[in-house]
Amino acid sequence: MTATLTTCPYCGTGCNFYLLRDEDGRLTGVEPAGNHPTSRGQLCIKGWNAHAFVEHPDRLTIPQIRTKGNLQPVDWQTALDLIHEKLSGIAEKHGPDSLMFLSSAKVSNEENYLLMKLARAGYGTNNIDHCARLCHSSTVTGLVETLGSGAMTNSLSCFDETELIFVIGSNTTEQHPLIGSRILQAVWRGAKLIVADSRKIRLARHADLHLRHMNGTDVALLNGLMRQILLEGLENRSFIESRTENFAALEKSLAPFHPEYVGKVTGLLPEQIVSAARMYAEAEKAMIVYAMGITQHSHGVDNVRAVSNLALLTGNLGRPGTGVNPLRGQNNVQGACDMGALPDVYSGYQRVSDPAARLKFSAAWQTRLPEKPGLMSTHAIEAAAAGKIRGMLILGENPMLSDANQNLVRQALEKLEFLVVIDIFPTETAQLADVVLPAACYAERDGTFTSTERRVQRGRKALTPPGEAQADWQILCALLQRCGVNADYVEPGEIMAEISRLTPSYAGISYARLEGNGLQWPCPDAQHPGTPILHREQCARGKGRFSPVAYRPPKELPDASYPLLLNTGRIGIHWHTGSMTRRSHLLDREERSAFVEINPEDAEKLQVRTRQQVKISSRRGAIQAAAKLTERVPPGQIFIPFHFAEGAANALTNNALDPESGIPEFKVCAVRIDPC
Ligand SMILES: Nc1nc2c(c(=O)[nH]1)N[C@H]1C(S)=C(S)[C@@H](COP(=O)(O)OP(=O)(O)OC[C@H]3O[C@@H](n4cnc5c(=O)[nH]c(N)nc54)[C@H](O)[C@@H]3O)O[C@H]1N2
Ligand SMILES: Nc1nc2c(c(=O)[nH]1)N[C@H]1C(S)=C(S)[C@@H](COP(=O)(O)OP(=O)(O)OC[C@H]3O[C@@H](n4cnc5c(=O)[nH]c(N)nc54)[C@H](O)[C@@H]3O)O[C@H]1N2
Ligand code: SF4
Ligand SMILES: [Mo]
Repeated sequence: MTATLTTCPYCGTGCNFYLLRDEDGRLTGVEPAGNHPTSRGQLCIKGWNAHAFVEHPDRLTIPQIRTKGNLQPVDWQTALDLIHEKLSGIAEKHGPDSLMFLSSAKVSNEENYLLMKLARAGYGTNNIDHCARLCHSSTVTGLVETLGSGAMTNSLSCFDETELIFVIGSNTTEQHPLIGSRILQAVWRGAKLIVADSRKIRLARHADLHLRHMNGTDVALLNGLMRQILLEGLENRSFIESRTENFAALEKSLAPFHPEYVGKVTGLLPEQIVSAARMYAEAEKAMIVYAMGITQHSHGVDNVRAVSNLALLTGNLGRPGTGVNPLRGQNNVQGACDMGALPDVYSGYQRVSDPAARLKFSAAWQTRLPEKPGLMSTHAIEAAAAGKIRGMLILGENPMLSDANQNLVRQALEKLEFLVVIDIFPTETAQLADVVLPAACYAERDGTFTSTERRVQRGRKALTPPGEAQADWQILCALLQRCGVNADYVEPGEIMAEISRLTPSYAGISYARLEGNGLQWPCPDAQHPGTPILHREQCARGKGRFSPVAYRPPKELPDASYPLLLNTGRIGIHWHTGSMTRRSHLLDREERSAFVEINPEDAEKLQVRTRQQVKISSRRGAIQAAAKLTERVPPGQIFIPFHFAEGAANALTNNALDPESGIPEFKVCAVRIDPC
């Protein structure tokens, strides 16, 4: 038996485990790392099954090119030459900005860095983005504005000493299970818990207060809490005076949000708003935890601003047990952002529009770099549908199932002159590609991943990739070389050395220093121990900025033709587009096919029984799924997880975007249900 320590490939919690192999070199299972600060000897069900998809027979093993309508196997040289010929041909003919690159929160920091280098230095465009656009782009925009950094302010260990946890729009026990269990341990220790979520999620059962407000009304709720806090004099005056700016504007903006009005907008009782305000503000140390319930709205950035305002108002920042804690979703979505797989920044959030940053990267990469920020992924889909994006390279994403409004996405991808997909499985997106390249998965290559608490950790190679599959970093190096950009790295540690030279927050990070339990950025030099808590003496931007927001309803609400509100998201057992968990037999066995949660009251009106197939339609499409009758959803709302291709939630969702962050409104649209 051999055991290789590595980082879990699923969520941003960042647990570590050992991959176990028998004498024949076959993967047999995983074992949690006992002395790791997050795993502490435990894993969730996905972690325990993280070995299961690795040797699945569906793994892509050979490059393929579309000839006469079908994907046919070819050798690497032919596939890579064709990719370079087509992408550079499109760039020459229509300009570099007719290309789009989608990076991945499933691949390492080094690979994200190389893809942004390929887009910028190789093909001359800033058109690069990744799934953070669909996820925490609202956080990055909102928190950079108010605090100066878009990352989780505190660490997971802070749950052990906080007095109150306010969970708003995060189904933590299912989506970040080891953080969820840490929250429950805090509750058993005596910490108070407020949950704000229209669904009766598991945490709600343990909450001192469960606010079941209407989806999309968080600005009203949060403004209502702040108005009440000020009314009762529960704000932190000295913090406001010494560490913040723009308070007067905030105070003025809160005037309309008295509890009766907020009650009307949110569906809550005025007393609930009053008690939540008191509970949160009276705690000496309170943590706000949020995720997609806050960010995935056409007013996602406003939601984030309101969350940040609440923490600033009560001085819950810069100390242990406090903070604004966006839980990052994918295992390396924090890292993909840090590495600049975004249209407007290089690694370390250095702006492409800043001449000094551009000069620095130009000198390091020995090439001219474009200065105009690139397209967001959601805008790129619209641009492809309009024929303005003509070539696309997608590394480790499956937008056919994960982007809003599937019909639009299909139309956009089909219209492309040339589409490359690099993945480990033949996904719904790969099926539309002109070239498909087989990648090594997490267990088959070295690299680093950055967890939600900004902890940079090692992933380690435990076995060789299947067939001819290659590590993403090797594939990207081969493409960089074809572009004439220097990429002669022998191993990923050398890529990290380049990253740390060019990225101040990663400057003190090297593979040698990551042995042990990794390092939390900012880590500015080789002696620095890492930073568990941000904004201690002052905020990253100097003063914390209050950013007043007005309430705006979601773009599409239920009406006579589409009378139900559709909420979408995930379940504990499955991962996103299902490419990995539906190929893990124990996970697949638990939940095999598409379903829709319907409140029994609505089911009765619709005359729908449990497990019956129903048709769900919106203005954008229709799907079928099995009815699951449950009081988890309130009357008037249904919930569909987006894991199942055969009942794809995103055939229904609304691609209305937040004007600032470009995130789609995944959490609210109008639908109807008809029996099949
Ligand atoms: N098992 C599993 N775990 C995962 C993932 C997975 O696919 N499967 N994905 C990972 C990723 S990338 C991410 S981003 C995270 C997401 O983690 P979460 O954000 O926790 O997951 P979601 O199910 O998208 O939504 C969370 C909750 O938001 C609530 N909600 C919806 N609308 C609103 C609203 O307007 N206001 C409020 N306050 N709440 C609302 C929903 O009812 C839902 O319970 O999970 C990560 N972990
Ligand atoms: N309706 C609705 N839609 C949503 C959301 C929602 O709440 N509701 N949430 C959104 C959010 S928060 C997110 S993060 C996105 C996620 O959207 P995606 O990132 O598109 O979803 P995944 O299924 O995680 O896709 C990852 C892909 O990478 C592949 N892969 C895994 N490991 C590797 C590797 O090592 N190398 C390569 N090259 N490929 C690899 C997998 O097979 C898979 O195809 O979905 C968004 N879509
Ligand atoms: S909580 Fe997240 S990181 Fe930990 S084992 Fe589960 S999926 Fe993996
Ligand atoms: Mo996400």
